[in-house]
Amino acid sequence: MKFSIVLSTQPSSFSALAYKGNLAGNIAKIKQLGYDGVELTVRDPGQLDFDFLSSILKEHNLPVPALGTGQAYGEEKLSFTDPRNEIRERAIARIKSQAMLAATLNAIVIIGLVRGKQEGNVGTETAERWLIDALRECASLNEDTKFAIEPINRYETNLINTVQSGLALLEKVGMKNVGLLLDTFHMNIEEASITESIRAAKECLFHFHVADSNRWYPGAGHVDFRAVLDTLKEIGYTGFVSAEILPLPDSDLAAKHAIEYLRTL
Ligand code: LER
Ligand code: MN
Repeated sequence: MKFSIVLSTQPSSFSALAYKGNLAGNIAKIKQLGYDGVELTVRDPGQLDFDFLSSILKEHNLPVPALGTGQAYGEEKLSFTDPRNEIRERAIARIKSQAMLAATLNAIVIIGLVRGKQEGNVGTETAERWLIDALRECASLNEDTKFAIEPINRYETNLINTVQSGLALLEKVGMKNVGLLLDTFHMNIEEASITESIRAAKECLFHFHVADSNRWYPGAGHVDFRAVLDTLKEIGYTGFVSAEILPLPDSDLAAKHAIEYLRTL
């Protein structure tokens, strides 16, 4: 199994990030801890020093399995389902620029909170139509760039909380380069059975996040990670398993405990 951990390239208010900033220092640490890759969260590719980033990635020979994009929502409230047309268009433009960066890094584009929420007078059907149209528009750019929709728990959004609703959405989107990202933290809240839900997503599972039930490193809560990893192996998953965890008790210990524990399974 290939393991990665999330590093935020730009300041972020999102808490489940073991590492934020200091790209040179943190990428060196991630490599030294034995991770096989580094997942990056990027608020705006236009504000990223790509040459610097790519030289550090090359120096440590670390691939980037996926790009997190939710900070466009977290910091700027851009979303595919905002009632305002102008905001939806800015969200689509931002994700298109993430897709271009992803193509250069050979990474998957994560569609997490940038999908937004169903809010105000917007009905479910309209929100879903906007979401499907936005996904299609972004995914049409380049069929080799993959997009992964992440079912996210009900306390963060009311659109696509479960694997089943994610699968139903994929059917409506109908594009081979649009699949799912599953996250054990959200699944522990929303799914009747984490392992059955992983099996249900077998054909379209592009990426996988791990955090324990309390969003600490795997091993610090009550998720059965042996069963999770066994099920990923059983369905023939060949992607990365990426730690999206709170920096507790501190960044380095969280990252160290996560990889050490996952490697024992
Ligand atoms: C992002 O991958 C995630 O899991 C969400 O909780 C972001 O809020
Ligand atoms: Mn996640």
